[in-house]
Amino acid sequence: MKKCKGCGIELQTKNKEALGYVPDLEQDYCQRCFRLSHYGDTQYLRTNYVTNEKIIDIYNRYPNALFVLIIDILDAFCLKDDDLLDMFAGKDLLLVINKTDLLPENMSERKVDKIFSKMLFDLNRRYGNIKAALLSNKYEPKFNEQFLSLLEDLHASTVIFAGRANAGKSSLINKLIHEKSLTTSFYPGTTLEEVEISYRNYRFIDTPGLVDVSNYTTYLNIEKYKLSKIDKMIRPQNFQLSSPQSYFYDGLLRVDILPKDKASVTFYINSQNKIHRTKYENGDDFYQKHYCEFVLRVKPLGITDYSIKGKKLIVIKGLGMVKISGECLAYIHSLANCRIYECEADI
Ligand SMILES: Nc1nc2c(ncn2[C@@H]2O[C@H](COP(=O)(O)OP(=O)(O)O)[C@@H](O)[C@H]2O)c(=O)[nH]1
Ligand SMILES: [Mg+2]
Repeated sequence: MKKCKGCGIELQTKNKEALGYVPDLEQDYCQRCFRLSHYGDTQYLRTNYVTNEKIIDIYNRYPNALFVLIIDILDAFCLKDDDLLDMFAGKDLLLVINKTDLLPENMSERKVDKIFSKMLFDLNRRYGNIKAALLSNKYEPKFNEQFLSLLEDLHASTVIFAGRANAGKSSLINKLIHEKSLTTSFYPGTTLEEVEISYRNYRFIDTPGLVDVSNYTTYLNIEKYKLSKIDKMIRPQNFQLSSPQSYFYDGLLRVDILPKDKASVTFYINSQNKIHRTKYENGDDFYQKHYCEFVLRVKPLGITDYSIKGKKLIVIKGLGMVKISGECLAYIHSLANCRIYECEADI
């Protein structure tokens, strides 16, 4: 039985439409991986192929492995309230917070280190001794050396790269082995089965990504996903206000702010999108005109209200973050399925 080197699916020559198709078994990559890597072809993408149960079965097959848990930095801000770490209880764990290059320019490395050191301190109280590293796509010449020496210190031999869909698991392995062996893509659901790679004395195991039911990206069609997925450095959009205002983000999010005196709001979203602002009293009309179609097709928006004095950072997983400062009431209208998180971090 031969498996695709890019996504792990069993190769087959019989059905062109089915996963794993290759014209002949000499090929190492299935048609889907080939088209995804070379043409960015999305027609084969199906995010519902691998269930979380199946992925947890894979994890459980390696009780003595080191688990490298890779987390997109934009999800990491709410890690304390996420159930992700519970899935790895009792396992040997190395946390890698990935994609730090997405954070705005004005967030210094020191500030980021401080935020996550504090978070790790709190997590360690709950989960025991978690080791962690911060990582970005920017080329760090010493990264491979440092990572491999960390694996050595941890006496690892089998290393499972685990975590949510699209966190950058396959990319990290490619980086470590200096080869574009595994298929990676902008879209979730690329890796379909476990893929084993021998490197030096290690057995690296890539895995499909866990589906996050509280993440916006789980519910968006490809068009909306393309527009809203944050894949480049965020350029914050900031607004000052002294009267009630409504802010709209492309049918995906509405934020109403009713300040007592003055307030400010900053959106950390995909910078291709511009926030639209209206007077609060016109907000409902705008909503009816521009949102109904989207909302009816996807899922209703639910409202969470906050009474703010000082500063609050709200994480809308998969979509971005909103920082609100001042004394005000705030109503966040977001997809009803997606939990939103309050975060203590001062960004
Ligand atoms: N900006 C940024 N993008 C990254 C980084 N690592 C991976 N990516 C991108 O994230 C997307 C998902 O990567 P992939 O390795 O397929 O994720 P996987 O589903 O966890 O295996 C791809 O578009 C990668 O190029 C990083 O450090 N920074
Ligand atoms: Mg992958």
